[in-house]
Amino acid sequence: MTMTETEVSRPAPVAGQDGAGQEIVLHDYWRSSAAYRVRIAMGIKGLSWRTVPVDLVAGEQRGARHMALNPQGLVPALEIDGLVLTQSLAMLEYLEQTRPGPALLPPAAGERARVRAIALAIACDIHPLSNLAVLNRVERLGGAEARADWNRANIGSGLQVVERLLDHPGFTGRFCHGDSPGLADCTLIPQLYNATRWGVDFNGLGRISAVARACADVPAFVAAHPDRAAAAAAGSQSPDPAAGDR
Ligand SMILES: N[C@@H](CCC(=O)N[C@@H](CS)C(=O)NCC(=O)O)C(=O)O
Repeated sequence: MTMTETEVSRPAPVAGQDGAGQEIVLHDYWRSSAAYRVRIAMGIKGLSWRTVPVDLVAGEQRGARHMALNPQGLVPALEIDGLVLTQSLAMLEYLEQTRPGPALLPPAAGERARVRAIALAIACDIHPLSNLAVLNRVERLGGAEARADWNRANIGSGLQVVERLLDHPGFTGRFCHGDSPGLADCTLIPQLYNATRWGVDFNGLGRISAVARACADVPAFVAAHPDRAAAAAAGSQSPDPAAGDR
């Protein structure tokens, strides 16, 4: 059965680490763009969490401990409210439905559909072609240069499409949708981190670049950056959004 938004009850905020009285645990890898989405969203919602690092390079995602949480052998996994959630966008939707605070989705159904479409264009149509298994396979078939070419081409062409999706003066504001950051921005910024890493050409990505500049001024985005996450993972604490304030 599909849960509708109205069927989900909001836990009453009481004193506690996340405002609802229970510890939140993010099974995270600092460079994972899917986990980065969740770090941003939890920062926007003003939540605190404990980080359990999962070293993807060492293959810990396929170890018994992590597979028990996420049978897909991927990060992130999120322990929250006695649940174990997988799939980053499902986590963002869960946070939106259960946690007060700045909204990740606009109120109107049509606008929500637009925001989700932008997020899904990234999370379903760009990101999976750059996951570790795919990249390793490409490298085995064509060598290290093929791996880099593949990634640049996939992310570059995908972002050109997102740029067109953002071509809506009525809806795109300082952020992907309107003037406050939401689910689409949580998905876009991690993808841009990867794009930069792989040397994607940002020519023709003016709207995306403007959104990236706006996000760079938002503490939750700054605190969730992989460099911060790597440092936070060393101490197993969530990054401090206030520390990212510029
Ligand atoms: N659709 C999933 C994607 C998760 C995913 O691909 N995670 C990557 C890191 S960004 C991963 O764990 N890769 C490890 C591997 O491929 O072995 C989500 O949004 O949570």
